[in-house]
Amino acid sequence: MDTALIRGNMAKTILITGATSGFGAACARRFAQDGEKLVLVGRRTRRLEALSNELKYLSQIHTITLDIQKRREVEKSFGNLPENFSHVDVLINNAGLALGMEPAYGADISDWDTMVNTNIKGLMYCTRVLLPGMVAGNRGHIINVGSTAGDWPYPGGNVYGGTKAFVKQFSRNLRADLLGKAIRVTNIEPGMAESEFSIVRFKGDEKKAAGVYEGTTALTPQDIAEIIHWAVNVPPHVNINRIEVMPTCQSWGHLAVDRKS
Ligand code: NDP
Ligand code: 8X3
Repeated sequence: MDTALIRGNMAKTILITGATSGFGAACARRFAQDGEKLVLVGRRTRRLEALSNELKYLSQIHTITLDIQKRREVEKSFGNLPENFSHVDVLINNAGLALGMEPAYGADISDWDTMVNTNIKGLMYCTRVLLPGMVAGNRGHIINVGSTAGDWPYPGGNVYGGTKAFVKQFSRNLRADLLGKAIRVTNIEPGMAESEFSIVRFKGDEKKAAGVYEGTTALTPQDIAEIIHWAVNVPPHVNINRIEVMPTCQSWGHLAVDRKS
C-alpha cells in the first residue's frame, strides 16, 4: 500500500497557490514528504499535472487550474473542492509576482493593475473563501508570502512593495479578527530568492534575470519551503507572526542623498 493511502485521514489538507514554480512547487514537494494532502493551484495546467505525477506516490493530490485574479472562479473552485480535500487546514497564499522595475513615473499602469489584482486581490479572495470553513472547524493556518519589499523601499519597488506591505498588515489584521480561535496566521517575508520571479519581472529576459543573482548565493525555494514547513509544524499554541529572511549576502543600503538638487 502506498504512503498516501497509509496516511489517510491523519494527513493535513494544504492548499498552495502558485504551485507551478518556485516557492509553491518547493512547498508541495516538502509537504508531500510528510504525506499531507495537497491542493495545487496555478494557471499552467501542464506544470500542475507534472508535479502531481511526481508526487502522487507520496500524497493525495488535487490540482486546480485557476487565475486567482478572478474572484468568481476562486469562489467556485475553492467552494467545490472534492470531499476528501474540502477541509483545508493550511492555506499557503504564495501566488504573486512583480512586473517591471521602472520608477513610478515611467511604470506601465497595466503592470500595476496585475500586481494589485494578484498579490492583493487574489490573496484576499483565496483567504475569504476558505476562512469560514476554518472558523467553523476552529482549526487552520494561513501562510501569506509577503516580502522584504513590504518593509524596505528600493527604487523601482513602488507598487510591488506596496502590495507586500498590504500582505503584512492584512496578516496582522487577520490575527486580530481571529483572536479566540485556533487559527494561525503567518507572514513569511523573503529577500532575494532565485526562482522564476525575476524572469517574470523582466518579462522573459533571462539574461537580465540571471544578472540579479550573479555572484550571489541567493535563497532557494527549498529554503523558503523549509521555513514554511517549520512554521506550520510548531505546536498549535505557537503562532509565528512573521519571519523576515534574507540570504547572508544581502543587507540594507544606507539612506540615499542627492547632492545635486
Ligand atoms: P515564481 O515566479 O517562481 O512563482 C510564482 C507563482 O505564482 C507561479 O506558480 C505562478 O503560477 C503563480 N501565479 C502568478 N500569478 C498567478 C495568478 N494570477 N493566479 C494563479 N497563480 C499565479 O516566483 P516565486 O516562487 O519566487 O514567488 C512566490 C511568491 O513569493 C510571490 O508572491 C512573490 O512575490 C514572493 N516573493 C518572492 C521573492 C523572490 O525573490 N523570489 C522574495 C519575496 C517574496 P502560474 O504562472 O502557473 O499561474
Ligand atoms: C522579492 C524580493 O527585493 O526583489 O519580493 O523585491 S525583491
